Formats: sequence, C-alpha cells, structure tokens
Amino acid sequence: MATETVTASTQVYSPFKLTVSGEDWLDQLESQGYAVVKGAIPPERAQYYQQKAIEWLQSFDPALNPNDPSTWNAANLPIQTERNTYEHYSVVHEKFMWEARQEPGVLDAFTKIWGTDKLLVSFDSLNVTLPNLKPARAPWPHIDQAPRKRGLHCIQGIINLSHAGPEDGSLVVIPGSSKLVEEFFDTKTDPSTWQWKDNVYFDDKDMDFFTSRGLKPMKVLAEPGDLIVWDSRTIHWGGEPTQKSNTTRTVIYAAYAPAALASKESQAEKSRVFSVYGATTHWPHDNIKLRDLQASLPDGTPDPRHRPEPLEKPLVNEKVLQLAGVKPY
Ligand SMILES: *[C@@H]1O[C@H](CO)[C@@H](O)[C@H](O)[C@H]1NC(C)=O
Ligand SMILES: *[C@@H]1O[C@H](CO)[C@@H](O)[C@H](O)[C@H]1NC(C)=O
Ligand SMILES: CC(=O)N[C@H]1CO[C@H](CO)[C@@H](O)[C@@H]1O
Repeated sequence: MATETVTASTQVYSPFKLTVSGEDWLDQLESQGYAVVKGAIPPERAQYYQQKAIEWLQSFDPALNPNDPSTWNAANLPIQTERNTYEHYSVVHEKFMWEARQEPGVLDAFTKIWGTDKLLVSFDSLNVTLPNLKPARAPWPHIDQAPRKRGLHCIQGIINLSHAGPEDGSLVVIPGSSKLVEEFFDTKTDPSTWQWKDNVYFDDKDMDFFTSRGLKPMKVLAEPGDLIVWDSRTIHWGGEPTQKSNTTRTVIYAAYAPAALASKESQAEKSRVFSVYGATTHWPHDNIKLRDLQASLPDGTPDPRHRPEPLEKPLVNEKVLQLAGVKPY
C-alpha cells in the first residue's frame, strides 16, 4: 500500500530481552549479537551428522568422494540455492536433520536464551559446500529481521559439523551491529520503504554507517560440534573459503523460538509445511512461508530427481511434533 503511513504503531516491539546470566556466551550474544556455544554436540555426533550429509549427497552421485576432489562433479550434485544451501528433495526433514535439531545441547542453549523449553524450530536448510567448486563471491551483508520489527525477535543458529578455521568457509558477522541497525533505519532510510519482509540487504554505502562507528567484520571460527547463535539483527553473511581451504563446510541451520510467540495462523501453516516435508525461512515462529518443494534445473524445467519425501524418514516422536508446531505444548 503506497499510501500507508509508517508510524510507531506499524512497528512491532518485542517484549523479550536476553537475560544476562553470567554465562559468557549469553552475555556475548547480548552485547555483540552473536556467540559460539562450545561443544553443544559431542564430536562423534557432529561427525555422524556430517557423514549423513555426505551420504545424502552420495545418494545423488555415488561417485562423490569427499576426500578426492577429482570426484566432485558439480553437475551431478542436487540443485542448490544461489547461496549453496540444500532445501529441496525433502532434505530439511531427513532423519539426521531432525536428530540434529533434537540434540540436547542445542535445545539447552536455546532454552537458556528464551527462558523456556517450549520451543518451535525452523525448517531450515543444509549447507554442504565442497571447497573451491566455484569462484568466491563477494560478501552479502544482510539481517533477517524486518525494519519494522524492533527489539529481539529471533535468534538464528548454525550447528557446525566441520572445521571452521581462518581459511575455511564460515559465518561472518559484524559484532555489535545488532545494537545499531534500528538507529540506521531511523536515521538513514525512508520509513515508507520499510517492508514486513524479514530480510534486508546492505550496500557499500549503508555499510559505511557501521564502519564509521568502528564496527568490522569477523569470521566466526568454530570447533567440532559447536553451535553458533546470532541475533537476526546482527549483520552477517556466509563467508567464503579461501583457495587454501580443503574443508567440506557442513552446517545445519536451526533457529528456535518460544511456541507462545507464534500466531494461530503461523502455527497452522507450519503444521501444513511439516506435512508436505517442506522448508520455510530461518524463522521458527513467524514468517512461515513454504519454499518451493520442487527443484528446478538450470534451464527452468523441473528436476526429475524430485523427492516428495525424505530418503530416511524422521522418527516422529512427541518432541518432533511439538518442535514442528503440530502438537501444542
Ligand atoms: C587438508 O589440508 C591439511 C593441511 O594442509 C592436510 O593435513 C589434510 O590432509 C588435508 N585434508 C584433505 C581432505 O585433503
Ligand atoms: C554456505 O557455505 C558456503 C561456504 O562457507 C558459503 O559461501 C555460503 O554463503 C553459505 N550459505 C549461506 C546461506 O550462508
Ligand atoms: C574446528 C573443528 O575441528 N571442527 C570440527 C567440526 O566438526 C567436524 C566433524 O565432527 C570435525 O571433524 C571438525 O574437527
């Protein structure tokens, strides 16, 4: 609506604040907008999930050997999004994806963040990036929260399953930016351009605002089984590996939020998406939109390798139904 006037009443303020508790990572999440929860998953579990992710890729191309770059035939891999993630072929609901989402250390971290264990989880994607398959792309700084949503609405998560050293692909964040984006929108942008869409990109000129405040990008280094968490208002992007990296970056995106924050409509839509093994956005409780179920080949035709259900169906226990929003707490 072009004539809509944006006022404070067309912004949604979150009642939530992080409880600063003396836990270092939680304090850092509050002050810097991101944190690493060390050893959220035991290393052998992380290794199991990475193995399952590779096996899933091998189900499309049995010749793929993660230790032999000459077998990495990009043309045989399933269709990825523009940002290297897998979200088609029901992968989001593979058994191993649901097992990872139920890891006690991951649930525990988000329970501490929100102060409740009655959580919903996002139906988000898998990133398996083989090194040096494509030329590096430029940074794509963005946040995943609409300018009209004020305060803490969403905490995103990455379950790290692969080594993330200085040369490897990893999440890049602008520490401290979560505290400045609202001022940026209020002073540098026109409210009539604000959307409800939970995704805002920043160009070089926008980034000058943050640089002039002394903020700088930082690649988040992570150890086996670490969980990386960040505020959706923290500027971030998926960092590229350098030419020296030989790591197959493997991460699962998983965000959790209190079930009580979801509207009836969001909950119903989430339940429907679950029933068709669909993927949604990074958000667990709001902004629930079914992404395309069917992958398209580069020429635009439907991928005949389409899978209407996971290769290995998840074990649907009560916890899964609750996290999926199918069964109320
Ligand atoms: C990756 O590089 C390290 C250090 O150069 C080397 O020790 C390791 O064997 C390599 N791994 C693979 C899978 O090539
Ligand atoms: C997936 O990982 C690769 C390698 O680090 C990175 O280039 C890409 O941006 C990541 N995708 C997302 C959505 O972060
Ligand atoms: C930094 C680091 O060592 N990361 C680990 C991430 O997870 C994989 C799979 O378990 C490990 O092999 C890596 O060592």
